[in-house]
Amino acid sequence: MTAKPNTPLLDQVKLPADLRSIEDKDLPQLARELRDEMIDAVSVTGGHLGAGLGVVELTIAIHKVFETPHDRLIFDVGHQCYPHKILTGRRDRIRTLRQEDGLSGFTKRAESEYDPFGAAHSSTSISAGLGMAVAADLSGTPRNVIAVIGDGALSAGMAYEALNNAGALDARLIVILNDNDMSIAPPTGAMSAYLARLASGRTYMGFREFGKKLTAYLGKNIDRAITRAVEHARGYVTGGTMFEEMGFYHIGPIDGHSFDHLLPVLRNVRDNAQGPVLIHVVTQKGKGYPPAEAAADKYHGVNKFDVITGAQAKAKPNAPSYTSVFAEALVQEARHDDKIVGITAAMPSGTGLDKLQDVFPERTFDVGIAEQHAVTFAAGLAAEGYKPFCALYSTFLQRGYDQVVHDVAIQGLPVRFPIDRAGFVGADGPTHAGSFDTSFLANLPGFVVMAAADEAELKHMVRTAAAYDAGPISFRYPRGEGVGVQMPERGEILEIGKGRIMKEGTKVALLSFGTRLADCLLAAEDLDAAGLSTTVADARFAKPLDHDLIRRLAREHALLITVEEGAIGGFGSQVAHFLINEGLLDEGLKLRSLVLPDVWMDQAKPETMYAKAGLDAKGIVSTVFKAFPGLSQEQLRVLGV
Ligand SMILES: Cc1ncc(C[n+]2csc(CCOP(=O)(O)OP(=O)(O)O)c2C)c(N)n1
Repeated sequence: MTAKPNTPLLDQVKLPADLRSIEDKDLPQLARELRDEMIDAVSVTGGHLGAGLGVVELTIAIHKVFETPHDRLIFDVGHQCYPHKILTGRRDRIRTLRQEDGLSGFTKRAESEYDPFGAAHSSTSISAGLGMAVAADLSGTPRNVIAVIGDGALSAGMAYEALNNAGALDARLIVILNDNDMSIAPPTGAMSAYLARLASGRTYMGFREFGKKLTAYLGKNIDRAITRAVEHARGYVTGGTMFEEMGFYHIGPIDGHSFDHLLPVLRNVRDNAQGPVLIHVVTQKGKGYPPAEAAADKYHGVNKFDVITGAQAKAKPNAPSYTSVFAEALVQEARHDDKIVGITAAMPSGTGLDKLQDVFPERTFDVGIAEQHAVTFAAGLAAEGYKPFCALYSTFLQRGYDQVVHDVAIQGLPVRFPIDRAGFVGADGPTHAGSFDTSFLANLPGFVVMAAADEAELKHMVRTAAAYDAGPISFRYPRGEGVGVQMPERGEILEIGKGRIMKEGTKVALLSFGTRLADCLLAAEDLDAAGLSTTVADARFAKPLDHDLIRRLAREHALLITVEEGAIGGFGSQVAHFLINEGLLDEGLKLRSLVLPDVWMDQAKPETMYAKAGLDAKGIVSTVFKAFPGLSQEQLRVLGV
């Protein structure tokens, strides 16, 4: 296919097979169109912009050279896959990205055969790719497997476990290191410095020597194009790098925005590589969109924005975000106690630890995408008498679970776990939902597990955690803004294991753990109006449970409902277990437990997701109504059911 003037090439590319018939010389035009399409789409949906802009040429080059989907292309994290989605049959839905019933913001197996492996958490691509490469060998299927991994993702231990294994297995795996010298924030750590050293050319060989080595390895004459690529590239590294020591053939760095560099290298590797190959590609995050290129975060994640100016839509907040309340409270406590330190795993702004960093840079540690290390690093600090706040999103804490159990909990070390993004998170969907932390922490002996019902409670919990030195302690809070309650000057130290009654009633008891409290109070108004006098309590603690409070609620009400933004096995299960063993269910108490549904819920607005899950005020009322089948017509009318 030849580019016709004024005819968009992108319109002719429904699938990668169409792209393969476009001449190499026309690919820069396709790249321009793809970039424009992506910018326009994300300006409508919001989402991850900078990473995708940086891999436009790389994505085109891979689909041009390799036979996807037969050849497997795996994007690490998957947040950079929007250009890939546009080129693989999903252009017509690209403006539904991250919306309810729309395309996922990450790669997803169920969505397309061009997504052979789903992602969203980082640093999994080399392992998955190695599994696929070995499967191809075992089944005798000739196939290329390509894993594209960012320099940020290369800070996680899992990536090294995979490199180590791949080198030993000598599998035919192609790893493309997409080095844009950015994580969400600038990357930290020795590895990023090492990559920068490689890219700066200090250890490069001359291109002639590189040519000789590549020819010897690939066994073919290097054509003129690659020689040109070599000349234009900032250099090639062919010996003694860490990757080579691990058994990879290491090519690069090459310019990831130049088809002259990308195509010949990819073709040579495709045609001749035997064992594992690592191609170091240098790209620029946000490439081709000036507002992104100029932004400190390279527009990693954006709201809807104006394409001309790059200005992002900002919702007018009614209340401060939970993240900012946490961050400010932590800074306040850190001023009072110089043993307090903060740890983030590559999410300084997402967790709010950038605020602690501003005030106490020497007491703030960004360890890179390395949640497992973050937890044990915190344990080490705690063992020496420091008060570490290891601030992670609920979903990423999952990765550090053995460290939580083995390094923190068994040793009873007082690591504080602020757990952000608890419950549904909206557009990022099931991979990012904070569903399981209460379940997997409250079953650990000696752990204190709290959930904030509102932003003032969060402030109390930061203070409580700072003051509590007897063992590990966690507190969870959701994404987004608080409910606008009056804020205390400083948090209070809560009594461990004590909840609070918000409103007294006689027939129904709603026992909330977390920010569903507001919906419980709303539901109680309706229930009261229908003559079902309702008590509302805020448990504050899933561990230790407030046994006195639960006993009282059980004895003085006909129906007890626990409500939480977590999966089955969490707070409600702890309460049920207690009630069963105390014999409190033997006397006719009705017990119901409202949790996140036992399915992977796709992205939508959090309030829509909670409504679907029956966890909003209406869902709570309807649970009560179902528990009392004999309600009068008048009561049903008042309840609106
Ligand atoms: C285990 C895990 N921790 C944290 C994150 C949040 N996160 C998403 S993208 C990203 C940065 C990735 O950097 P890099 O791999 O260099 O890709 P780039 O965005 O620069 O293309 C981070 C920290 C994640 N997805 N997974």
